[in-house]
Amino acid sequence: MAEGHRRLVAVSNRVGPLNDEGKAGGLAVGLSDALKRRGGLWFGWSGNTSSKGTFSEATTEVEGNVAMATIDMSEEELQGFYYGYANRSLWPLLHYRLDLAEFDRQSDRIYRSVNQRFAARLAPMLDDSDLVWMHDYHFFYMGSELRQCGFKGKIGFFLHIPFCSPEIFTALPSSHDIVRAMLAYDVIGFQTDTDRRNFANFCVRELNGQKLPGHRLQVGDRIIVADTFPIGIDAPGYARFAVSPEAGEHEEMVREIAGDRLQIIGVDRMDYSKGLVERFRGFERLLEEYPENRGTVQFLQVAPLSRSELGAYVELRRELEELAGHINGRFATLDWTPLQIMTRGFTRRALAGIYRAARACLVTPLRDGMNLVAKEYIAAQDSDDPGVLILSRFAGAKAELPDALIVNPYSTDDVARAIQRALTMPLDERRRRWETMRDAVFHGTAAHWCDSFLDRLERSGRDEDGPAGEALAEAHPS
Ligand code: ADQ
Repeated sequence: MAEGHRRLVAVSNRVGPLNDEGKAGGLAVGLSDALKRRGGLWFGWSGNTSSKGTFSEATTEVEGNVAMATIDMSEEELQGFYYGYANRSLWPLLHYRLDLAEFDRQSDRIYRSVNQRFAARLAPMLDDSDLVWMHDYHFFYMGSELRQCGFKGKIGFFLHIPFCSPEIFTALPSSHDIVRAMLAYDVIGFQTDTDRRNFANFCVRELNGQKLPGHRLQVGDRIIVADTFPIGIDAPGYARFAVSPEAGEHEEMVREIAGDRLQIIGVDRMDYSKGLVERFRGFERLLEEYPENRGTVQFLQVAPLSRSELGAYVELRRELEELAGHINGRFATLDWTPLQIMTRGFTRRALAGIYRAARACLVTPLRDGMNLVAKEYIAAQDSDDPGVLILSRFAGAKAELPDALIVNPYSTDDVARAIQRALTMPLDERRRRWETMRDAVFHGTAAHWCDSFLDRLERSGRDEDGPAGEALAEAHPS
């Protein structure tokens, strides 16, 4: 097949949507665009459980030159793989929350077997000329399982969430197994240089690997590429959403309700990595320390429920509702409620309108791979009167958006000071900061992310990389 026209095979836990009707996130936007351009297959979980689980018949939907193939999981697979190992062990650990991470042999076993089963189901659908691209922490072992099934083509992997420091990752009983399995990939992509370095340091310190020029790593006789590919949004598309009639209605509604008050917005899945408790405390500190804001600002936190089967998430919801009640009880007046929390979802157009009505957006995760809300907020702003982005130093997006007001989300005082600064920032400074951030968001789009990853994957194993998967120690002396 001609270069640049290999079939793309994408693998992610959830598949689709292929056509963005205003609901898709960065991953879906970037991938569906690339799949449609090259033709391809998107493979993953159907979202359903059945007694046959990963042995169930695959469901395939074809639209033009793209097929979407999905299989079920059994209830036991879903519990052990998704709720267990992926979200009770890996998610907290990779977000530096060793205190919340639980490790048990049973879910470790099921996680490996689901990876093996997904690989066994995908293998017969592949041709060695395909470019296979796996996504995220659900599929660390799947590349090596595909190799076991005999697949010889190129396989890339992208981690959407952080890769924690080796000191923390080694607490995972299977940390060595996971990283050794990841060496089956030809290219591993990370959101930031920090994540890439953490992974490389693990390979060096724990597996006696070595760093080679060109963001390559050698472990034993295996050489792979580990590089940084920050994910983006469809910025021009998002900017258009923000001026659509639906966005306009929502912007108008928020402005009408706010009246003369300045609106602050936060939009996050209800997840402990997003720093919501710390953010609420920062808002409370603002009202304590800068009393001129009492009655003149209001904060809307949109926080759709996520993984609500897990204890840590139930506890977080309880804590947030209690804290919101405490803050409102302490400061509210008959005609003013300082903080509102909503768990409902919005269409992306509606959300873009809400962003546009907000003078400041709080994106203060304790750890985040990238954080697309930060980029969406920037893309949605009105160039004549842009709002201010307050961004955690621990969000991947900070590397590309240093002109946001950067805060330490753990410091209540720092967050309060940044909100005060955002609320009082003169228009010319708001514009200046926003313009450089807009340029970054329009440059690092979802399409750019996808193309640069796939371009690196196509080039892997050639030139300086040497043939993939073969003994290369002699060709690349340290
Ligand atoms: P998430 O942790 O889900 O993604 P994020 O990047 O912020 O975090 O994406 C959330 C998406 O959901 C945004 O597009 C946002 O607009 C949307 N959303 C949130 N609340 C909504 C609501 N109420 N209604 C409608 N839409 C809503 C993971 C990683 C991130 C990484 C992404 C992509 O944790 O760090 O940026 O993958 O790689």
